[in-house]
This record gives sequence, C-alpha cells and structure tokens, in this order.
Amino acid sequence: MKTLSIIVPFSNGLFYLDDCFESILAQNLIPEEYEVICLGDAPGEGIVAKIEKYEQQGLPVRYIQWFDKKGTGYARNRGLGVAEGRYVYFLDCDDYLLDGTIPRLLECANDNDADIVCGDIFPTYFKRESFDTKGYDSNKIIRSDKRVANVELSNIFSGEVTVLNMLIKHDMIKDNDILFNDEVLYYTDIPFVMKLFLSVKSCYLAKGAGLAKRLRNDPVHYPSVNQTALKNVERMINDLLVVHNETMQYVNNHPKRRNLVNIMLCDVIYEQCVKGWHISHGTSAKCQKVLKTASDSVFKKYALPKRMIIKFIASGHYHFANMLGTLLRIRKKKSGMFGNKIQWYRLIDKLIFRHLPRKKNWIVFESFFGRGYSDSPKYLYEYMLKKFGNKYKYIWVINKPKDSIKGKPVVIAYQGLRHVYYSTRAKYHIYNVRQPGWFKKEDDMVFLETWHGTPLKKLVFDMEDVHVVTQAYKEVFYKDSRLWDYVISANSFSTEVFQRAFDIDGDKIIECGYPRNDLLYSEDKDVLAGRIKKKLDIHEGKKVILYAPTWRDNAFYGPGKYKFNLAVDLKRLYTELSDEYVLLLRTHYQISDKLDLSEYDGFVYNVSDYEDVSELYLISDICVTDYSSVFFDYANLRRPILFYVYDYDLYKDELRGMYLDMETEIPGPLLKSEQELIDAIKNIDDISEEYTEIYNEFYDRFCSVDDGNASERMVKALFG
Ligand code: C2G
Repeated sequence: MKTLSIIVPFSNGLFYLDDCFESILAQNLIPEEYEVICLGDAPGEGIVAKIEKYEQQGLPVRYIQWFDKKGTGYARNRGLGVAEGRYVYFLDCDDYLLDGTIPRLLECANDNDADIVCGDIFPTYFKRESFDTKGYDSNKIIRSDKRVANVELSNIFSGEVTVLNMLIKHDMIKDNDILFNDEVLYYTDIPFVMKLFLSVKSCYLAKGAGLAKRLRNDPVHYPSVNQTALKNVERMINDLLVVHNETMQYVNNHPKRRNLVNIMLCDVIYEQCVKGWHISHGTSAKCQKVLKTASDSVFKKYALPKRMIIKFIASGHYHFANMLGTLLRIRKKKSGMFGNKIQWYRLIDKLIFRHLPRKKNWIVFESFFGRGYSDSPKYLYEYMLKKFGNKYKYIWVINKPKDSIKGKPVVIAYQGLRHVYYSTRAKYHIYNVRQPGWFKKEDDMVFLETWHGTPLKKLVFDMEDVHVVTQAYKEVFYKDSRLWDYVISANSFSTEVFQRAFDIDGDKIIECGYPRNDLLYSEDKDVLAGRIKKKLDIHEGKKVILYAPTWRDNAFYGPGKYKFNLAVDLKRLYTELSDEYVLLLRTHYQISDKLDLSEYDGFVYNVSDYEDVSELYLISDICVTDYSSVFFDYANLRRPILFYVYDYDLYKDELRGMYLDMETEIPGPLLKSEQELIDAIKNIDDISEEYTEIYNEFYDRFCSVDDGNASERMVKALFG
C-alpha cells in the first residue's frame, strides 16, 4: 500500500503545473511510496505531454481526463475513487508546496497516528522561483492554527474552511462516505471539511509545512475558480446557499461551526453588495430564508453599516441593501464623507454631458497623465496644427501648463471636471498612456494610443510575475485596451510584441514610427540644440551626458509614486568628469522623490521636470540608461549609449524579464559598477568603435521606420 495520494485537479493554465509538479519532486519522496493523480477537463492544452515529461523525471503521476466542464468537487471525488494511499492530500494545479512540507506533514501524522495534519497557507501572486517566505507579510498567512483553532477539538474552525494543505487519513474519508458536492462550482470545500470533522479524533499542526496558494494575476486568460466566481456572482451566491444548506446538517450541534458558516455567507453578501452587485428578488428571498436561522451573535459581529446591509437582506428589504451598498461603494472609493470628486463628475457626466452631441472636430491630447506637453501626442498635435490650422479644436490635458505649448489649445487638468466634459464630447482622443478608468468610450469616438516606447521590459500578458502596486494590473489593462482603435508602433518588433502582450488585433497597429522621434531628424536640430542648451544654461564648450534610468516595479510608495535610488556617487563623478562634461539627471515620470542637487550646481542639472525628453536627446553627447526604452529613441541619433545596470541580475529575471538579450543585442556595454561607468565615459570613442557593428544592426532593426515623417503617416492613417 502506498503512503500518500496527492490529488491534483487541473482546469486551465498548463504553465502553472510546472511549479506544482516541480514542488512535489522537490519533496524528495520515494516514488514507490506515493502517487500523484492529476485529473481534469482540459485535454486540448497539451496536458498529456506535460504528464509524460514529469513521469520521465520520476514523478509517479497519472492523468485521468474527461471532456465536459465538471468542477473541482467532481475531480477530487474521481481522485478519491482511485486513490491508493493511506493518506490523501489535495493540491490545486496552480499552487505549489514549499520545500519539506509533505515530509513534515507525514512525520507528524506518523508520530501521532493523526487523522488530520494541517500546515500554513501563503497566498501569493508569485511563481515558485520568485517566492520567499522571508519578508512575507505574516498577516497574510492563513495559519493552520487559525483554520483549526484548537487541536483538542473543542473549538474547531475559526477562520478559512479549506481542504488545502491538509493531510487526511484516507480510511476516515472512506469509512464515513465523505465526498465533495460535485453539483456546485464554488465552495465545495466547506461541507466536505465540516463533515470530515464530525469524525476526526486527532488533528495536529505541523510546523514549517507550507503551501503557496497562487493568486492568478491573469484572470483574463487564466482565471482561477474564485476569479470566475467574482464574474458570476449569482451563481456564486447560489452555490454558497446550496453549500450552506448541506453544511447545516453537519454543524447543527456545533454552534461555533454553524456561526462560522453563517458568517461566511454574510461576508460574501456584504462584499458583493458593496462591489456593486445588485441583489435580485429571488436571491434575496433565498438568502432571507437562510439568514433567518442565524443567531444574533452572527449579526453582532458586524459593525453598523455592514450589519444594516445584512439585516436588510435578512428581513427581505433587499432594495435598501442595494441602496446602502451603492452609497458605501461611492464612499469607499476615496477619502472624505462625500466620496472623491471624480465620482461626482461622473454623475454630472451621466446626467448632462452624455446628452450633448458629439463634436466631430474636437481632439483631446494627453501625455503621461497630464504631466506635460510632450511625447508623440505633442508632435502629432504640432503637425496637425501646421497642416489643418483651426479646422480642429485642440484640447490638451496638462496639469501645469508652461508657455512652451504652441497654438492656442484649450488646456484642462487631468481628472478635472473639464477632462470629463471634453472626454465625453470630443470624437478624437490621443493618449500616450492608458486612459483613466472612468473614461467611457462611445461607438462614434476614435481612440489613438500612441504608447510610449519600444519595449525592452516585458509588457502586460508577457509578464509572468506582476510586481507593480496593483496586482489586478493585467485585468485592468485588458479592460482599458479594449477601447483602443489604433496603437502606434515604431518598428516591426513592437508590432509583434504589442499584438501579443496587449492581446489586440494586428490591424489596429499602425507601424508608422514614433512621432516623438520626428524631432531627431529635423533639419534645424543643431540650431534647436543650441537654443535648448542656452535655455538650460549649459556652457557651450561642455559635452553633455544624459542619465535617464527607469523605475523599479518593487520600489514604491503607492500607485504612480515610485522611489528613486540614485545609484551613483555624484561627488566622484564631479571629480572625474566635470572638466569635460555636465550631467543631466532625468528621473522617470513615475518617480515621486524630489532630489536636492544644489551642491553640484554647474555640473549636475536636474532635468526631471523638463517636459520633453526628446529635446534633451538633441543636446546630449552620451546617453546613460539602464532598462528604460529611452535608448531605442536615442539610437536614432547614432550617438553612444551606455547601460548602467547595477541591479542587472535582480531586474532581468525577477522583476520583469526582458525581450532582448542585453548581453548581445543592445548597442552599448553593460556596466555594473560606477568605476566601469566612469571608465567607459573616459574611453567613449573606443567604445563607440567597438560597438559599431551591433549599433548598426540595432539601428536597422529598431530605428529604420523613423525618418522624421512619422506624424504625417499617423495623421494620414487617422484623418485620411
Ligand atoms: N522617460 C523619461 N525619462 C526617464 C525614463 C523614461 O522621459 N528617465 C520617458 C521616455 O519617453 C521613455 C518613456 O518615458 O521612452 C517610457 O519609460 P520607460 O523607462 O521605458 O518605462 P515605462 O514607462 O515602464 O515604459 O514599451 C515601453 C514600456 O512600456 C516602458
């Protein structure tokens, strides 16, 4: 007889299985003593080949498949039907075991002849390679002792009811005929565990036995069961009611367990109400019936607004529950008793602006969230102004307008009432980043996304792990990008990447080159450079180094507010380079740290607030960057580029992943220390020569569409 059967239901997301299976192999169990039973309803995904691969690596795995969607409960029951182990362990296909988990669970079970042994659960968005329990927020751990509050069994369950990371004696399941409810898609664990615990005589907790519960960061293509539930709230609540009904049979004599199930129901109802789900009469009536049986101690657990919503439903006043849910939602969105301004602007929009006719000749331009007059929208605008004059009404979203702006556009603030107004009335919208979440596009509007760089760092759906602030990034991006009619690409490489990474059709992509790079090909660029140098008060005789690094996904204060680590010793650079050079320091637009560089006046120029980085390219003799897309644009000038990548190993593999091999495909050296950087600057002519061939290849691959006429091509495509 085998010691253990690991039952792994598989539904979608084949690549998750690698972490799952590899983590089982890493337990170093004796293959003859355990089995892995993988079961599922997704035969088309290449699962059979994957199973074979792991069989060859020594995993005692077999696969049972069927062809219609059945759900997790069904899969686990089928697994139980064939499992041969003395113990069973349910593992989801997207989760993975931490090292040593199974041996620890087994050891504890053997030593104590335990019916059940539980371990901790670590919810995480990260794959196995990036995950580390060191530094993990301990509040997020689903502790085994929190799930099963008291191992002496007087007080079982205080929190999450889940079968995960639980080693269970198989005989106990068989003897008591315990199965999962296979009619529900969601919450199938609850009655199973509750019934199980009617028979449990000894339950233990194993120290250091952890399971990483992977939260899926791409609910668009690979939703987890819980994520599909959030899109199907009626089904979710109905399943919960079915499960509730069934569970009550097992918990009738256990007031604490009964309360726990009622609290779960109340929590779900409340959360969904506040999220905007409108409870229907039918569902409300079902909830009402169930909630009637709940004891007062359940309701008392909740503070006032929450309690009111639940009480409204319990008493059949579901309209009031919906109304209160809406009010709480508005309030929750942002600070202040009256919610945030944008909520009210949206209301005004709905009541008034949406009823006004669309203006066919109005165009809204926006660059980097209203941070300035710059990037491709600026160059498209200037081209249109020259070509069409007043035929169109131009509206610019700029928070702090300067007098650099040409013509006389209407200037409005980002997210102000006028932004909402013009967004509703204008036919054309030209943005270089994503539009705000409240933007509502009508069928007769045209949205041009210029985007803001040829990608080196992996984008959206090409990113495996998402380290940025909002873990819902992929889903939100997907929603936003559905509204784009056209996307600009600067080269065939970007065209290919954008299609895949943004998940958009190829015919939406206009490969016209970057309008922002037209400047780099203009005939009077030297005259212009002279003027810019003068404006910045840079001495004619000094050469210019532009240092323009990007942001770090994992170093932030909050959304759009990233930290800056000045990874150079300015004093040293001053000593070594100031005779010949000045240094322009340009932080990324997402960086919120303000730097005081007054100590280095005359050598370091803080150009972080300078509106248009393209103008800075014009005056620079050398560009130093790290992983920013600035070098793709700068290469149009064919001037030297250095890559100062002090955190290369971390950035390359963990934070993002790259599209290019930086060791071989980029037009300059990778410099990992400050000394290397200084040496490279001092020997810049040798470096230029050394990189001539790679630079030329790079130019042909990424810059050959740009020729100074990108704006013209794009405007033609958009306006004919
Ligand atoms: N930028 C800048 N100054 C910097 C860094 C960037 O002005 N120090 C501007 C450049 O126009 C650059 C753009 O912001 O092309 C995008 O910056 P990246 O550093 O490449 O980073 P990100 O905003 O993440 O965009 O496909 C491109 C990617 O989306 C990268």
